[in-house]
Amino acid sequence: MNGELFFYIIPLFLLIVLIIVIRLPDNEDDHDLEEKKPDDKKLPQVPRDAPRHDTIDLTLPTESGTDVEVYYKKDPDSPPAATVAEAKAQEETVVEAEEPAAPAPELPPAAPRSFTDGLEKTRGGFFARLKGIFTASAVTDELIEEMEEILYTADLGVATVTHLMDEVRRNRASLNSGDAVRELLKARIRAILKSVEKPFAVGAARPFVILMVGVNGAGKTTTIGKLAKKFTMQGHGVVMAAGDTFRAAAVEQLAEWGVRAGAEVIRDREGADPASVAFNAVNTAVSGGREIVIVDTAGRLQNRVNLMEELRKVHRVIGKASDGAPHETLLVIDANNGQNAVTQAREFGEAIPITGIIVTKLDGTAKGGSLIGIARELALPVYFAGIGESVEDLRPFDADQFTEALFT
Ligand SMILES: Nc1nc2c(ncn2[C@@H]2O[C@H](COP(=O)(O)OP(=O)(O)OP(=O)(O)O)[C@@H](O)[C@H]2O)c(=O)[nH]1
Ligand SMILES: [Mg+2]
Repeated sequence: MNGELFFYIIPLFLLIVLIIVIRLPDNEDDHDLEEKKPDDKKLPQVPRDAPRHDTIDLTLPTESGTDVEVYYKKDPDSPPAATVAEAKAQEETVVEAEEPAAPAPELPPAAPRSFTDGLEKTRGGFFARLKGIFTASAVTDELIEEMEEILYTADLGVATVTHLMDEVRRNRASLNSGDAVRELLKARIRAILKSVEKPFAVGAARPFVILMVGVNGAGKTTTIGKLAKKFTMQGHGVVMAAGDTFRAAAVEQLAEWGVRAGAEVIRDREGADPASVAFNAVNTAVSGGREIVIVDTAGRLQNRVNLMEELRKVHRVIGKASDGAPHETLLVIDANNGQNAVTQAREFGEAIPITGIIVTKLDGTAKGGSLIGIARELALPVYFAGIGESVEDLRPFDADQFTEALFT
């Protein structure tokens, strides 16, 4: 055995060592070459801290979702392809490196705001006039009539004012001071608002799909951006569908929010079918395991009939992409619209089932009282109230805080 070791194994071992020593410089050269390859191609370098997001362009999708040609720059951390369309998409992945994402414009600084700050203009409007009533020492019939007049100018809507004045007249005997009138009015307004206060909850469905609708300029796109940011901060994966294909700028606006919120944005060319964009966004969320999809829509088309038809189709097609979706269809209302908001809500409600409301721009209007009319007449949950432009200014609607802010 020792003889074998001496004559065969040790010389063999020495021979192997010799071969390795001779080949070593070649290997190093190869290694150098490998390292040089990326430099030779002069690929643009993406900064390590650049915001991470996918930009997905979808071309000529159909309503059924077949024949979808997808070209995208894939996030390296994205999960593997789960569907044929995804696999095809990955084959067609654009190979050139992505330019560093342009930083999204800064948001206004998040000043600590409250409903009291946000409702300053409304308080300065009709509530300032009501203060004269509230400080009266005696309650006369003239005083009650004066109050009724003020309320009618306050964008609450005729039905809501009639309801409130009925309450005042019913309790007339016990109203012996302006302060008592104030307390009664405050209690009734609080009750109306309480009836529509409901915390927004992301349900168990995956993906949980939210469709946003509303007239142009109501604040849909910015509200979607703010919600997306809130959701990603809670750890949810979010996909946004740029369904307002009517204007190229609307798609860009949503894409900027995608960067800010760290959410994926599914987009298509201007004039493309919004239902297809929504369909593809839901599919992307399904295959990528994202929890939430938020679909933006146009607020204006050639006419209102077209808009409603389009929304019906988007709603229907989302349901085809995922059973039971959309799980929330939120109507975004600009508080400046006052009582028109009620008409808008009815029009949208006739086209698709609205499940909740978000009231925006309460900070910029003296018509904040319209929310009371909206609450009473529509009887739909009011999930959020916008009192400014920053993400924090989109507040879960709180009836107590809102009432206190009005009567401060
Ligand atoms: N002050 C204030 N501005 C707001 C609020 N919500 C939205 N905005 C502003 O309202 C403007 C219109 O908002 P968008 O989100 O573009 O409205 P949109 O409904 O998507 O409009 P279209 O795309 O034209 O249908 C933007 O300048 C927003 O910054 C809010 O709560 N307060
Ligand atoms: Mg928009």
